[in-house]
Amino acid sequence: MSAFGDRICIHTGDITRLAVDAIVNAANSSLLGGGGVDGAIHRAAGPELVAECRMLNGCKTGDAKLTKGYRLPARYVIHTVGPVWQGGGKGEAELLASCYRRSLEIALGHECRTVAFPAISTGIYRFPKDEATGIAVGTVSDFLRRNIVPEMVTFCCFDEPMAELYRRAVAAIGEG
Ligand code: AR6
Repeated sequence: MSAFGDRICIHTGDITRLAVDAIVNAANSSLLGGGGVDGAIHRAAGPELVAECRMLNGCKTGDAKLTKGYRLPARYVIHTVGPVWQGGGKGEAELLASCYRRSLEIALGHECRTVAFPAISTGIYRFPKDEATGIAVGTVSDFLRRNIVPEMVTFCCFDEPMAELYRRAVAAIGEG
């Protein structure tokens, strides 16, 4: 296991239940809510969340913006906008990596010691899960290697097959 391996954890369950400093939301560019994990986060946080989001003027694909967590156990929500999968030739991989990097930069800027990510773009936005988990683990481990904050990053998976993909991606990094 590499030096930062003990700073990555894989969890199966609902991200809205995690008592971390920041959870990341797989949002859309309006930041005004939607389905999937975005809908779950807005439901759990309460209406104050969309009220704060309305003041942010949306968010570009690959970028991220921070709000408070309101009724969530997490102190903050970092909203990022993943790419819609269009076959792989439209910069999707780089945009997805940028989502993880920008979210971690914002977490660092707000001294978030613990951060949890969902598998951005792998649901409604149809990014292939195998490639997406490789990008997620590669980008996060690269950031952890260069920064001491966050101390711990959780990949929160909705189901066990996704957790297995993350385990494999983490193992592959450890071997590299
Ligand atoms: N906790 C953890 N993971 C979850 C949860 C949850 N409560 N709910 C779903 N997932 P998706 P996207 C997983 O579709 O592909 C929204 O409408 C899910 O199994 O939520 O980035 C936004 O407003 C999948 O692996 O996000 C955008 O319009 C992962 O979260 C659009 O969907 C991401 O699936 C974004 O699509």
